[in-house]
Amino acid sequence: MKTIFFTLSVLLALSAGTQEPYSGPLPTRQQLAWHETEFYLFMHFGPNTFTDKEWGEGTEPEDLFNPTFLDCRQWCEVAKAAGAKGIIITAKHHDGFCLWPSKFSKHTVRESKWKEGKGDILKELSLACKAAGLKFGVYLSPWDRNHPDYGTAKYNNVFAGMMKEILQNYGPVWELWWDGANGEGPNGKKQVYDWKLFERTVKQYSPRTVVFSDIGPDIRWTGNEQGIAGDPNWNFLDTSGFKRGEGAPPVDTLNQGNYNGKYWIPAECDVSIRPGWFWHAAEDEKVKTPEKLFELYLKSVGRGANLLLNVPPDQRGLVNEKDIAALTGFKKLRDENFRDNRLKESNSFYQFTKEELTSNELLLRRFDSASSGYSINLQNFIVELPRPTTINCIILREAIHLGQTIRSFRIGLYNDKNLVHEIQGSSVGRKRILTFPATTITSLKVNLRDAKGHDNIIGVAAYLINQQLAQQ
Ligand code: FUL
Repeated sequence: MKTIFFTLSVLLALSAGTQEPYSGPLPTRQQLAWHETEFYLFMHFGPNTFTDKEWGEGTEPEDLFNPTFLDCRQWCEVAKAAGAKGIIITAKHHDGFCLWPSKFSKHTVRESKWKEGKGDILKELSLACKAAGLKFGVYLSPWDRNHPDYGTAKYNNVFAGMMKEILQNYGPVWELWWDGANGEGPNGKKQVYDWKLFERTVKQYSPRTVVFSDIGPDIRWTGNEQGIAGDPNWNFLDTSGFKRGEGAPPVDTLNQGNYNGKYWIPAECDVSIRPGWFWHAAEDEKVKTPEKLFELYLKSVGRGANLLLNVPPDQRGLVNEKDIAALTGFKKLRDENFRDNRLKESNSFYQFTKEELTSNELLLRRFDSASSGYSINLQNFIVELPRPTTINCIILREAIHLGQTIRSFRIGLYNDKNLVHEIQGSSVGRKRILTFPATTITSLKVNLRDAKGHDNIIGVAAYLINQQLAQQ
């Protein structure tokens, strides 16, 4: 998205010392980089693609898996064209079938007819991603309905061994996805997972990989599979006493995070472009529209989370034309609607103090650029426009490398000196997209309330987007 954000200069002295210092959690370097990936694709692919199922039993003959035109470069082209920054592939879903020839299983691509058993999807996709400049991520289901050791202590070493294989042979793996679903294995037993071993394995073989699960450690599930983050959405979570799967925190906690949570564990919104996660012929006519995808973008990325959109390859091993059309339309909507930042004409940014905010009058105190530092530390400010301008969307960005300090904000929209619309909200986070009825303004005033430390807005933009999209 070619949004023009303004880096704002402010007087450090005006805000320094007026706020309680921030002592909350901070993101790691890897988490920060993860936040910037914003939108990427999920690909569910495996025996279910050929059996019309969502959850395979694990008893499906390997020969079923035989894509006729598989081409991971096409997947990458589609992802790139959609503006997605990476691909996460289901290396092993609950049916246990491995898309790479794992030495820990006898239920893999090696046992299939595809490429006479010489094929390796993780190899093809990791290389294609590298060539396309996309991040490569791996979904690996701990639940395994095929593996003979499932339900015994031995399986924990099998799962750790699989991770080691993947991290060592196909890396760098950017994100690793641990699904919380945990049912019974082939012998009717449930597994007691050795999560400590799994976490140690990732740390040992790929310390920079960010790990997703219900409760992190790096990224949390947003609590639903509709692609919708909470409002507010805090990047914090308390995990003590909780487990992955059935023992996870309540879904509304996952959705909103914990206001005073101890750890930085931001939300990722996973959702499928179709009703199911795997490709089914009957769902070719049920692909989400570009408008629906735009709405999900507003409700995920626009609430400071990341969007993981599932686009499942079909039986050919290609992304289907229907999905491509929807993705192309979605990209076009983002490009067209976020092209023209209406604030770019302004060269009048004003900053004001807390005391000056007691009156509801529009303050027009010119910012003293001569004595300002070039800083990202901004508390309250006014943007003045050279002429009346109609907008229905404002984007704010918070400097999350310094934490999530903004707890509530208010934006006043003014035409001449009259307050014509007011927006209130609480969390901002990496990106906050606010939509409202089209309003003609000559200035806007952002007032951060109840913020710890320095308030750290690093970007502001305003747009006039398609009216229907703004109303979603
Ligand atoms: C769930 C799984 O059971 C679904 O099949 C899918 O993989 C989804 C992303 O996660 O827990």
